[in-house]
Amino acid sequence: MNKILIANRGEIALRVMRTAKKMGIQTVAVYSEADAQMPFVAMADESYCIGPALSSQSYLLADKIIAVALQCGADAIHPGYGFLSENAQFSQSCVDAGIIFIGPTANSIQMMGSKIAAKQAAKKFNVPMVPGTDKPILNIEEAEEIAKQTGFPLLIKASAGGGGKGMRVVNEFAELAEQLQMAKSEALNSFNDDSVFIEKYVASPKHIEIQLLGDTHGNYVYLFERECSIQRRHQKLIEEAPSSCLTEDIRKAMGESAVNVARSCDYHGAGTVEFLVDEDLNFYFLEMNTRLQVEHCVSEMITGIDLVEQQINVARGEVLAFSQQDLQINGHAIELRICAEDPLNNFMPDTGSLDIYKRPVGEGIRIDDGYEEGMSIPIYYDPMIGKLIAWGSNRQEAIARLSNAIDHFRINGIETTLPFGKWAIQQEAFVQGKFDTGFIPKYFQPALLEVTTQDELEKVAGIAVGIFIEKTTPPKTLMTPKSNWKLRRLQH
Ligand code: MV4
Repeated sequence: MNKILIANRGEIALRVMRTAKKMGIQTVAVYSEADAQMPFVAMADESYCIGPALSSQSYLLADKIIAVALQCGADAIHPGYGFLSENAQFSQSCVDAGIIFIGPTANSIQMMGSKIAAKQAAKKFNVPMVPGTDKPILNIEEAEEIAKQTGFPLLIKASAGGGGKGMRVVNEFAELAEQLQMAKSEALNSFNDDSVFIEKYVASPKHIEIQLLGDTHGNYVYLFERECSIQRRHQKLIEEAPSSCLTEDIRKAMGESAVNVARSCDYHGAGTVEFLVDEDLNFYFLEMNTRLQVEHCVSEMITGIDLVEQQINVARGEVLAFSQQDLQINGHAIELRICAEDPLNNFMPDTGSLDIYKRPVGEGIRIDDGYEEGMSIPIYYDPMIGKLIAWGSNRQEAIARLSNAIDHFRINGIETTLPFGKWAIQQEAFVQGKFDTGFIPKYFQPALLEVTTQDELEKVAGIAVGIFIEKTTPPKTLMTPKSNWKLRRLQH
């Protein structure tokens, strides 16, 4: 493999290129008109503009991207995450064009893309599942029959869904028929597939996922877990590895179950199996993500394995160079997603430019980001600017290092999730590791951030300076250029 085309943008495109360069592989970027000035375009050995800003006219154009790969002599395509990464047709089209898709086969993607097919496959390997069905619910009579077994509340889930899309809670028998109708029509609208299934509702679960690797020779390893319970509307904000709640026995059982899910679809490459974990540490298979994930870095930091390097090795047909016994957890890593979103305003995407963008440096600190100072965040794509990851020899040290790094990250011109992260990791529940997917709704209120954000502190300090000047200076000297500048800063 001599040349890889990266069919993605931003931080993950840079992340993939970093490893490719380390391995002596040439890199090709494809980019939209909105991204011409992005660092990933500059970093690639070759770059090609593939269309306008809208993803549907650029990053999602499978045929165009394959045509570029063929034209420039790339022998492989790395899809990153999002965009075409879990598109079975794209995986197949690459193979058909004689290009290596750095990821699983179309068949694996398709199987795991259907939650019903995934559950049926996993069941053959005795993977623990939430009580419910693994067959599509065809009518209300079937739904009622299942509801008698699961009890209430229950969940109706779209087979083609995932990440919380097309999910409806049913609290009592009387709501069942109506919710079934709603779930089916929602699923049809969103996914063009109205298949739904039913599960018992697990209250206050933790979301824990297992990172795994498989080669094309049937060898598998798991790279332990990531705790991803700190989410908002199915958007993860903080991820860590390992989880502070698992025992060695449960960790091993979850790892082996995850490998079995991968076996059930002949998976190869890097993949993630998501589980719900209840208060008694029972774990249940939710779904498999057939791509490299945003939060893969925390697994890299505790295992010392470069997951992109492994993806490339597997795609070249190599045998995994290590086995389960060779892997162990070293220390603790926590990642905060830095998104151009305003935590004080319902995490609405914030527009503007990175007037100041100064990264912290420090022992155990890794930053995977996609922008530079002065750039603006385009509205067309995911608002994630990058990720701040802290490693420590234990959880306490990782938290302290992350906290310190947040304090030294200077971003002006745009609101970000940094102050949210600072708040979250200071919470007693977080420090104790006693939290679940209800963490944000349970504890977070925007008012809790208001005086702790850097911007707010600057405003408060500015007001204090203003009052001081007003009280100590005669009125005629108030509008000197210097104080005028301060006033303008205050208004800003
Ligand atoms: C559940 C559940 C409770 N019980 N399934 C949400 C995303 C999708 N992958 C599955 N999800 C859930 N499935 C049963 N049977 C609760 C959730 C859930 C959730 C899961 C993981 C992380 C955050 C969540 C937030 C709300 C609900």
